[in-house]
Amino acid sequence: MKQQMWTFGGSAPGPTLHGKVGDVFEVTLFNDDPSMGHGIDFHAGSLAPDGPMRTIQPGERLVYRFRAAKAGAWLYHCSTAPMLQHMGNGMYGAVVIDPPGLKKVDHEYVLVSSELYLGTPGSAAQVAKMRQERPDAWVFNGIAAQYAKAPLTLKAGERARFWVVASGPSDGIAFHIVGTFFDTVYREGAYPLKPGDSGGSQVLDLAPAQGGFGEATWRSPPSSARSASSCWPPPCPPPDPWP
Ligand SMILES: [Cu+2]
Repeated sequence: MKQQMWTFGGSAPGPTLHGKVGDVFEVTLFNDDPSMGHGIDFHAGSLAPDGPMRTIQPGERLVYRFRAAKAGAWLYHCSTAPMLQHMGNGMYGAVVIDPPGLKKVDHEYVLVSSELYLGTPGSAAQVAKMRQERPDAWVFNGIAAQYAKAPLTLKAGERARFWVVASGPSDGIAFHIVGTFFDTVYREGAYPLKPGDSGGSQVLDLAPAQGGFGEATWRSPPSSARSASSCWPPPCPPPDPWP
């Protein structure tokens, strides 16, 4: 199926920007939409809403420069009114600023969650669904069920970091994984859970516009990948001590 979107750079979400604290990002915004104004609001920056974050008209260009003063999983989005429509039609994305000392992992993913509203962008029928919070789908990285069709894969024992940004526009997310737990959670600029803590975490909960990451390893492969000597079906040997 085809759906017309309003985008940053041709994709919804727009490109993910990834850096570290202190990095300077320079973004050129060119509005090639002949029909309306657009703008860009980087939550990772601290610039005036009526300055660099202002709406620019069709054909206009704006160079936007910000220094990443703080680590986090940040949202960026079009800030032109009505924002619900601009974000709900695809004008959102993620800026990932690594906290200092972040360790390398085997796999790192950025999952931007959002609602998807089908129909002609800005039409009465589509806008009604946005206002009533009746999306046609809730999606990661813009496409419904894409990771059911093409799963993110890793091997037992490998460590994965899932950056998640809840771009809404209306709904947050309870990001839950199955078959293991997060041993590290970073959420809205701080670590509620660190390796070495006695607890574990089952859900990374994010309100709309919040972001963070969870880290996990899966100790046991799915049953479809198990060898005959693995512990299913029973009788199983005693479980290995964790970790
Ligand atoms: Cu816009």
